[in-house]
Amino acid sequence: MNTKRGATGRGRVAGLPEWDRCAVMGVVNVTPDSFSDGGRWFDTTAAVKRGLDLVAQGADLVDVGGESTRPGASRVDEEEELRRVVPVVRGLASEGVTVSVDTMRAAVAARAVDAGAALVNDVSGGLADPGMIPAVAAAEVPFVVMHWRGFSAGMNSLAVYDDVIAEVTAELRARIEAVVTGGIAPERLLVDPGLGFAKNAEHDLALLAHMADLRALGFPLLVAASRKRFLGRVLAGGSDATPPPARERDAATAAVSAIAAHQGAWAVRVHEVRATADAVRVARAVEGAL
Ligand code: PMM
Repeated sequence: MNTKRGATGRGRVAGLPEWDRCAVMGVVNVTPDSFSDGGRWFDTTAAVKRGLDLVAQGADLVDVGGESTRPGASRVDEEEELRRVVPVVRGLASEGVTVSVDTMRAAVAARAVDAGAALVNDVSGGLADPGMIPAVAAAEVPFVVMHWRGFSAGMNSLAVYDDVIAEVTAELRARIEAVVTGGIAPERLLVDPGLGFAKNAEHDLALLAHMADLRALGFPLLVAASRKRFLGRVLAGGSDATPPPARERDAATAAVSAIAAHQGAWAVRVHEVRATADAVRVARAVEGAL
C-alpha cells in the first residue's frame, strides 16, 4: 500500500524527520506503575528532564505516556492522563524534541498534538476509542498501528494463535485498512507487532524471527521489545527459573535493537537509550558494508 521506501529502504513517515538508520525512540512513562520504570518520572519536571537526558544519550524521538499498559493494569481516567501527559509533551516539544504521545484516548492525543506532539502512538491501533482515528486524521499527524487484541487487564487470555505470524499480519492488515478508510494518510502510518500484548514469549520471538513478514505489509516498522517479559524468560534460561527484574534487561534489549535494526525496523522503542543508540549505529555500519 505504502510504496515510499525512503533513502534507507526502511520506509519514510510523512511529517517526521528521516534518519539514515533505524531511529531510537526513548520512553518516558509518566506513571506510578509502569512495569519497568513506574514511578521514576511521575512528576512533570523530572519527566521533562528524563526526556532531555534520553535525547542527550541518543534518542531521536521521545514517547510520552501517562497510562501503564503492563499486563493486568487497570485504566487511568482521562483527566488524570491529560494532567500527566500534556505538560511533559509541551515541555519537551518546546525544547525542539520530536515527541510521540502514547495514548489510547482521542482527547489525550488531540491535546498532546496541540501541545506539540508530532506522532500518536496508540497501542490499540485505534480500537480502544472510536474517536481516535478521526482525531488523528484531523490533526494530520503520523499514527502507530499496533497489533492489539484487548485491554491489559485481560490480554494474557487472548494470547492464543494457531499461526501467530499469519494472524498478527492479517489483523494488522485489517487495522491498516480501517485506519486508512477513516482518513489517516497511508504515508503517515507506522506498524508495530505489539510484542507482549496478547502474546507469550514464544509468540514474541516468532514475530522477531519473521520481521520480513511484517515488513511485507509495506509500512515502516516500530519494534518495542524493551525490558519485556519475553526477555526475562530468555535470560532466565528456563521456564521455572525466576526472570531478572525489568531493569536488568537492558543489555538484552540492546541485542534486540541490533537484530531489529538489521532486519530493517524503522525505529526501536526503548527505556535505556545509550546502548540501543550504539546498537543501531553498528547495524547501520554493517549495512553500509554490504
Ligand atoms: N509497549 C508498551 C507501551 N507502549 N507502544 C508501542 N508502539 N509498542 C509497544 O510495544 C508498546 C508501546 C509497554 O511497555 P512500557 O509500559 O514498559 O513502556
